[in-house]
Amino acid sequence: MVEKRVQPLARDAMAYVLAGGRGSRLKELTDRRAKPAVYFGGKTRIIDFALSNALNSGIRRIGVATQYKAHSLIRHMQRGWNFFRPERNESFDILPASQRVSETQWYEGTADAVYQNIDIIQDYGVEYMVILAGDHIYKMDYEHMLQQHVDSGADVTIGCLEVPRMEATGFGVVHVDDKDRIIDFVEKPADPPAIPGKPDSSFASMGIYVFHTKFLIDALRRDAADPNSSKDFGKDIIPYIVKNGKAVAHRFANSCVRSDFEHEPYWRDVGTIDAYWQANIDLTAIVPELDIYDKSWPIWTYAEISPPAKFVHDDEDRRGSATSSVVAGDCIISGATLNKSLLFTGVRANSYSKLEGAVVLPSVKIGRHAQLKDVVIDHGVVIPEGLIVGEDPVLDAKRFRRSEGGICLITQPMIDKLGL
Ligand code: ADQ
Ligand code: ADP
Repeated sequence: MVEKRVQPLARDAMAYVLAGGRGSRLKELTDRRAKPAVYFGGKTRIIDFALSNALNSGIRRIGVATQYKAHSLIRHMQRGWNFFRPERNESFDILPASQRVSETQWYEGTADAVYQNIDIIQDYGVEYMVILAGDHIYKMDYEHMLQQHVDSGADVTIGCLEVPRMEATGFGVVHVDDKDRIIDFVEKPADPPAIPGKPDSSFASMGIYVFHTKFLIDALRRDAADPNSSKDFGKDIIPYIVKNGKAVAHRFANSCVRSDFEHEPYWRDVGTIDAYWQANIDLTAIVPELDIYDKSWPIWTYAEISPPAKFVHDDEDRRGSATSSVVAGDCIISGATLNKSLLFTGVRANSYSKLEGAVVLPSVKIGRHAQLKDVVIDHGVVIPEGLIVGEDPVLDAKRFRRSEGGICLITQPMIDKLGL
C-alpha cells in the first residue's frame, strides 16, 4: 500500500499581505503610491519580495489588502501576479478596503484589514494563515515558520530578529523564555528592553504572524467587539495573545534564504529615504549583502519587455561608461559617466552628465552636463541640463527633499519649481 504523501504545510496556508500603509517617512516617494509599490533593486517593487517569498515557499493562495494610494500597486499586481489558476487550487486576490462590512468603513488598523475579509478567508478553507507586511526586503522560507507553529502548539508564531536596541523604538519588542515562548511584548517602546546579556540589541517582531485560521478568526471577532481596541495586530491582537494564550517567536535566522555569498540574515525596512538609498546602492557592491541573482529564490515581478542597456562612447570627452553600477534594460547611457549608481528601466543619461551614488527610477531623463551625487530620482523626472546636486547642502535642502544622511530626493514638482 502506498502511504499518503505528506504535503508541505504551505500548501494548506494562505498568505495575507498587508499592503495598505503609506510609509510616510519615504516622503514624496509615497505621495502618489503606497510604500509596497515603491521601486526597489532595478526591476522590482518592494511588495515583490513578500509575494515571491510566499510563492517560493510553496504557498498558492495569496490575498493582498490595499488601502492608501493603491492604484500603481494594483496595476503592478494585475500585470505581474496574474498567473494563479483556480483549477490548480491557486488564487490571488486583491482586497481593497471596499466597505464590505459597513458602508462607511475603511480598514481602521491592520487587524481590521483582515477582519473585514473573514468571509473570503473562510471560503479558502485553509488550515493556516500567514500574515505578512508588504513593505520589507528579505528572503524567507515560511514553511519553516509554519512547521515550528505546528510543532510548538502555539496560538500565534511571530517572526522575530535581532536589531540594534536604539532602532527598536519602531518595532514590537519581544522577551522570550529559553524555549522561545514570548513572555512579554511591547509595541514601539520609547526605551526598548535589551536582550539579556546583549545590552545593545533588542529582539523585534518583523510584523509577520502565523495562526491556525480558526484561532485567528475568533481572535479578530473578539477584538472587533471591543470598543477600546484600535484594531491593530501590534497594538491589540498580539499583546492580548501574549497575555492570555501562547505566543512563540520564530527566529528569522532559521528560515532566511541565503545564497553562498550572503553571510548575515538580510532584512531591511527601507522605511526612510536614507535606508532606501543605502539598500539600493548596496546592490552595487562587489559582494552585496542581498543576492538578487539567486536562481533558486527568484524575485518575481512585472517587468516590461525592454531592449538591452546601451553605452554610447563617441570620443574621449563623451565616454558613456558605468563602474560599480547596476543598470536595467532600455537604459541609454550616452556620453554620461556613472559610478556606484543603480538605474531602473528606461533611463536616458545624456552627454557629459555625471552620476555618483544615484538611485534613478524608471524613465528618468538626465540632461547634458548634469552632475548628481547621492540622489534618489523619482519615476519619469526630467533633469534639466547642467543641474548640480550634491555640492551645496544648503541650496540642495532649499530645492529638494534633503534627508538627515544628506541624500536628495528629487521629484518632478520640485524640478518644475526651479523654473529652469
Ligand atoms: P509597523 O511597521 O508600524 O509595525 P503598520 O503601520 O501597522 O506597521 O503596518 C504593517 C503593515 O500593514 C505594512 O505593510 C502596511 O503597509 C500595512 N498596513 C498598515 N495599515 C493598513 C491598513 N489600514 N490596511 C491594510 N494594510 C495596512 C508592525 C508591528 C510591529 C513590528 C513591525 C515590523 O505592529 O510590532 O515590529 O510591524 O515592521
Ligand atoms: P508608478 O508607481 O507605477 O511609478 P506613477 O509614478 O506613474 O506610478 O504614478 C503613481 C500614481 O500616481 C498612479 O496612481 C498614477 O495614476 C498617479 N499619477 C501619476 N501622475 C500623476 C499626476 N500628474 N497627478 C496625479 N496623479 C498622478
